[in-house]
Amino acid sequence: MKRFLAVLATCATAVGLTALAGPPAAAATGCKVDYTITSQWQGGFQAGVKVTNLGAPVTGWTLKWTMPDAGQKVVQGWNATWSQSGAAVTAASVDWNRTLGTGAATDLGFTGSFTGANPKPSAFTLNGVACTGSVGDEDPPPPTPGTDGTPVDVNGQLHVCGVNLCNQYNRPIQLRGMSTHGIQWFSKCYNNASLDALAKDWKSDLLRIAMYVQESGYETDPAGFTSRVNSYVDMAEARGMYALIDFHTLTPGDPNYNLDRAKTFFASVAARNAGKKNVIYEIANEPNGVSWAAIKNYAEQVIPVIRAADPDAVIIVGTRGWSSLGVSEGSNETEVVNSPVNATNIMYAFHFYAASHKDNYRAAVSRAAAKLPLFVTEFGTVSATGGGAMDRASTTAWLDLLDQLKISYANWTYSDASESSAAFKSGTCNGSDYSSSGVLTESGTLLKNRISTPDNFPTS
Ligand code: IDC
Repeated sequence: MKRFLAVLATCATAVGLTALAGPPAAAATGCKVDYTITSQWQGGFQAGVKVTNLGAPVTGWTLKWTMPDAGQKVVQGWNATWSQSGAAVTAASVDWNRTLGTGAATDLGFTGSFTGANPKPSAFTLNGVACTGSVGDEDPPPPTPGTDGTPVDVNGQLHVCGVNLCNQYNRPIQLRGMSTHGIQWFSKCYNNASLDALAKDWKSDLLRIAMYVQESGYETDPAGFTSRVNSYVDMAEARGMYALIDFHTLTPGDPNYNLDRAKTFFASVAARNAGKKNVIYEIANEPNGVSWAAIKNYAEQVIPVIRAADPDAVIIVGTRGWSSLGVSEGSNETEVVNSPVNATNIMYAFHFYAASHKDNYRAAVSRAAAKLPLFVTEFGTVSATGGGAMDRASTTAWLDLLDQLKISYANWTYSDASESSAAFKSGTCNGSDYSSSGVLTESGTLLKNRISTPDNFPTS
C-alpha cells in the first residue's frame, strides 16, 4: 500500500512538471474539464462546464481557472457556488454534487459577459490538481438532431390527437421511459454516463424529471432547481429523449397550495424551453385529499401561463387520489369525463404501483382510455410505498395493457435509492457503471427488458 502511494506521488509530481513545461500530456490524470460555449450574443455568452473527476473520489471540491481575457465575467452560474476575483474564477461544489466518485462527472454552467474576443480558458484545477485531461480529450459531440433516428428525431414535436399522443406525422405513439427519483436527493444519479446508458442501452424514449416542491425541493431554492431542471432537459435533448418536467407536488395534496410557485416555475421553464421539441409539462404530480374541481381550477390557472410562453407543448394534468383518476379516493374517471379541463393539447395523469393497484384500477384505465388522453407519468413495480416485493405478474399485466392502449409511461425510479422500486442497486451512482447487468435490481432488469425493445414509431 505504501509503495502504491509513493508511486502515485511520483506520478503527480511528473504531471505537474509536464504541465508547467508545455502542453499537458494526453493521458488524463486528476480531472478533466470540458468547457463549451453553448451560445453567444452581443457582449454575452453561456458556457457549460463539465467536470470529470479522474482521481480518487472527492467529497467537496473547488474548480478554479483564469479567464484568458480581462473582460470575461461570470454573471450568473448554476450547480455550484460561483465567485470571481479579477480574472480568477472559482466554482465550489454545492451540497448535492459535492461527492464525485472516480470517473464521475457533474455539469455546471454560467452566463457571462465579455468585451473583445471570448477565448476559452484552457487550464483548470480541481482541488488544486491540474485537470490535464481537459485538452484534446473531449467526448465526441452529441449526434446532430434530424439525422440520428432518436425518439425526438423521429417523432418531433408531439401533440394530442383524440385520446392519443401523436407524433409529427399525426400518428399515435407510445413513449416508454424512466422517472428520476427526487432530484434534490439523487442528483448524483443524473450525469452523462447514466443518461448515455438510459438512451443507448435502455433505448428509453423519455426522462421524467421529478422536481419535488416540498421535502427540501423547489421551495428551498427556486432558481437553483429551475436551472437543474433545465440542464436535465438539455441532457435529454442531446440524447434525443423527451423530457417530462414533473412539478412533483405530493404533500400537501392540494396543488393550489403551490399555485404561485407553479406559475413562477412554469413561466420560467416554458420560456426557456419553448423552442425545443422534447419538452412535456406535468403540472401536478399527485393531488390527494382534494376535489377534482380544485385540481381543475389549478390546471386552468397554470396551463395559460405555460401556453403564453410555449404554445404547442403537451401538458399533463394530475388527477384525484394520487393521480388514480379518483379511484384511490372512492371515485372514478367519470368526474373528469364529465368536467374536463378547459384547455386543448392536454392529457391526464394516471399512476399505479403494481403490487397495490390491480384489477379494479386496470378496469378504470381501460374504460377511461376510450374517452380521455392518458399518460402514466409514474408507476412502480412494487407497492405504493416504493418498497416491498416486486409484483411481476401485476406489472406484466399493466405493461401489456399500456402497450395495447398505446399509453406512454415512466417508471419510478431511475436511481439507486435503497428501495425496491429503484432500478439500480444501492451505491451504483457512486461509480460510473450504469450499463452492466450487475448494477440492476430486479425491477431495473424487468424495466430495461421492456423499454429496450424496438419502438417502431410510425413515420408516415
Ligand atoms: C417516494 C420515494 C421515497 C420517498 C417518498 C417521500 O420512493 O424514497 O421517501 O417518496 O417523498 C408516489 C410519489 C413518489 C413516491 C412514490 C413511492 O409520486 O414521490 O416516492 N409514490 O412511495 N406516489 C405513489 C407512490
